[in-house]
Amino acid sequence: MSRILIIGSEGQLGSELSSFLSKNIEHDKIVLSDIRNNSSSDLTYQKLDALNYDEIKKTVLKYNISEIYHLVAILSAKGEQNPMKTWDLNMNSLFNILELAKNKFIKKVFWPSSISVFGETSPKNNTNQFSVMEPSTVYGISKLAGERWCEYYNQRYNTDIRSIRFPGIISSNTLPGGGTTDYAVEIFYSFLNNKDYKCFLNKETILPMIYIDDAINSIFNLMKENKKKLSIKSSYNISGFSINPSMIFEKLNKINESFKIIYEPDYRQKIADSWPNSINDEYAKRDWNWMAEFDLDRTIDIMIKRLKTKYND
Ligand code: AKB
Repeated sequence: MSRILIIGSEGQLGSELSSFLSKNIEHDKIVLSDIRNNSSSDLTYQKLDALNYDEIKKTVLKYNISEIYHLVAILSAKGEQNPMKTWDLNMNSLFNILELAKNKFIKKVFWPSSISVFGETSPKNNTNQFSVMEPSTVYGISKLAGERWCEYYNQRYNTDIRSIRFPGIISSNTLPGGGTTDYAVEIFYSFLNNKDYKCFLNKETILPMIYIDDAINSIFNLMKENKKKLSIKSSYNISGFSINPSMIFEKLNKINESFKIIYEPDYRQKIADSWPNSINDEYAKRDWNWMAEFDLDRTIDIMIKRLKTKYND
């Protein structure tokens, strides 16, 4: 029996992906791994250092892994505090997986890229798959370089590495750590705890976002598509909805008038200003029928519902 391995299973994307997969495939076909000692899930868990090729290879052989979801990365804001560590982790952990695929230990890989591959010189609106890409953060540079390497391995070694450029992901399972789009998750925690929210971006900053269920569906649908249909060998643009902080605030304020937001932009403002407002996802739509289901209103409803359940559990 072949299995799938999630590397980075305890993070924002990993925890939601593992819970989704556990509802859709047999539990003994899933192996989780992260740098932490334990998992919050009951699925098979293996502590793993994504920078250690031999350790990953041993895990792949032990569990007969055929598919890896490699979700480990230091995000945009945190990455600026330690550029060399960010480059090392983001790139060398990816190379470990690419090499395992090249050497035929695994058949298929999913690796997330990000809208951070775009920069100030990219078009702001409806940013195209093949726009100018001059990222200004070390995270964005590592994602762009990673995309080029994914395409290189796919073309040169006929590997099957698949990838999506994610917008900011709004989710309720775990808090994201160290991203520029994190405000769109943090604000819900303040709202439900009856605390004012101190926002690190200004009220007009428009950024592309996606609700986690759409993000997980995008991964699932891309991974099950016939390889021949995938014309993009690097990473697919996808789009959810575009919002600024005041748009979320106004909707939350309508639910509870005493909720307040204080704008105190910091170094993350410059990063956000360098990213697109909205994304053109025609290739994902055409190649694997991508379509987002959640807009801001649905996202707000479900975030409040899920966080309330989480707090009451
Ligand atoms: C970040 O803000 O760094 C991430 C991303 C857009 O990739 N959420």
